[in-house]
Amino acid sequence: MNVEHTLLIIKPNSVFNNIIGEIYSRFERSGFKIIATKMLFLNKYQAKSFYIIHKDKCFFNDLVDFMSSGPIVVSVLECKDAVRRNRELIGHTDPSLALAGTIRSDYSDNLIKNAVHGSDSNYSAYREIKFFFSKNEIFSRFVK
Ligand code: FUP
Repeated sequence: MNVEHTLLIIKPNSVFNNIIGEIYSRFERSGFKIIATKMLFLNKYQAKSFYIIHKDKCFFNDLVDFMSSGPIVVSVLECKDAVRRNRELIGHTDPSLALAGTIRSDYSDNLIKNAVHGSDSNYSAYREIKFFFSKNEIFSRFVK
């Protein structure tokens, strides 16, 4: 199993609900290392650009409004099989379908305000990490 990097976004509702540490703890307890992190406030242009793949979906405008409604915390996570394991901890996009004990099941307010984002593939992880971080902001702690 390869060591991978993946992107986590702690969304505006989770920052508002004061559960940044709780979410980080779940990842650290599961063996992930947080190797880059920052808090930022996306403007509409940045939110549209991040979610450009959904530009024709009916929920696009609501999604952009929500993601630019308050500060978010973006992080790069490192561990073996990180992309798949991140998605496993996060749970289904729709919190009503997410398994009990997943982050989205426990902390979502609704489908749009579903607490967190995690890259859905290695390709997405590459694009999304590049969207938020330059190489000199990422501190890999992987030792062979
Ligand atoms: P995910 O990869 O699980 O974050 O899900 P998507 O990329 O498919 O969707 C991005 C965000 O759009 C979700 F986090 C929530 C929102 N969304 C809706 O509001 N309605 C939908 O039917 C699907 C997604």
